[in-house]
Amino acid sequence: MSRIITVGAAQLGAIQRAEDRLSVVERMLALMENAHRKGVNLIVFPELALTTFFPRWYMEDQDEVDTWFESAMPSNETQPLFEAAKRHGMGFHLGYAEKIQENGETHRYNTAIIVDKAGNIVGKYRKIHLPGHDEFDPKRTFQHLEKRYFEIGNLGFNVWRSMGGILGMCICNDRRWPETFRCLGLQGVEMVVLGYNTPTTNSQSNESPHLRWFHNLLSMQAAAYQNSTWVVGVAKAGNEDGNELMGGTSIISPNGEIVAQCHTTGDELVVADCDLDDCNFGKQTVFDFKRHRRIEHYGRITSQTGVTLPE
Ligand code: ING
Repeated sequence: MSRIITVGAAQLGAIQRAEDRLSVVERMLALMENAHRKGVNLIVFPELALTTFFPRWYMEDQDEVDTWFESAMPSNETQPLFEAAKRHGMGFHLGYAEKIQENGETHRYNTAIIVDKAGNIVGKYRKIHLPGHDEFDPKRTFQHLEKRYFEIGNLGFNVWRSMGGILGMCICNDRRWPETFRCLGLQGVEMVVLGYNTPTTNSQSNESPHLRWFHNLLSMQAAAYQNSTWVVGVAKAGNEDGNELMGGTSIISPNGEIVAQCHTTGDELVVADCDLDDCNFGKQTVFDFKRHRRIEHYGRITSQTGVTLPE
């Protein structure tokens, strides 16, 4: 028997600083229409999909910072996405900047949600591995201020039973940390959906763009293989106000193979039939965690944050 989810990886091209959410949502609705014509059951949008990648800009005025955040989800601007989900019978993943009141305090997270075919939010994740820095760094060719604008996610790494399988989420830099996917793998995850905004160049070195492209795919393909899960990684790509973001949006099988990949840096949809039963063999053999893992030797992974060098 097979449990197929027809997945649409919906890459977004550049969103300029001056572009408003309504025009971005229009672009996303067009991708959903295209996906519907192709029989897509789940469409995956990028990280921070509604706006330009604003952590590249140094801001001191909190009111200005807050213009990049959503105070409600759905909001007036994003409600059409939820309606399209119901109209098309299509679930979606959306990354956005979340501003929320909790226990009488305001909190701000880099967040992603999974919405089902009925338009209900079934899962939420808040980014745990925040890259970059929290103060203006004149040594960098451009800023990456996620540690300034977001709090560390407080929901942990979770999975949800939806669309006939076990789905998980992470966000961008999380994909570079194997702990992310092992925490999901230990919950039986069969498909991890994630968005990313990855500059094509390194603000601190002359690292080549082809190496950045390699690291993006290496991280996701290794994660898929080592946890026998599908991984869907979706870029916000293109040139945003002079800043290049890489594409490379990919749908990756539990064997670590790329089964579909975008080839532009614009708005582009790639589709694949993802059989969740393709996860079974790896989970029952080479990555049968119960049979093969030796947690009595892994203590450092959770007891130690940084490196302890030998004498
Ligand atoms: N972006 C980048 C990412 O992890 C980065 C930041 C790039 C970190 C390359 C390290 C190396 O893809 C986000 N938004 O996390």
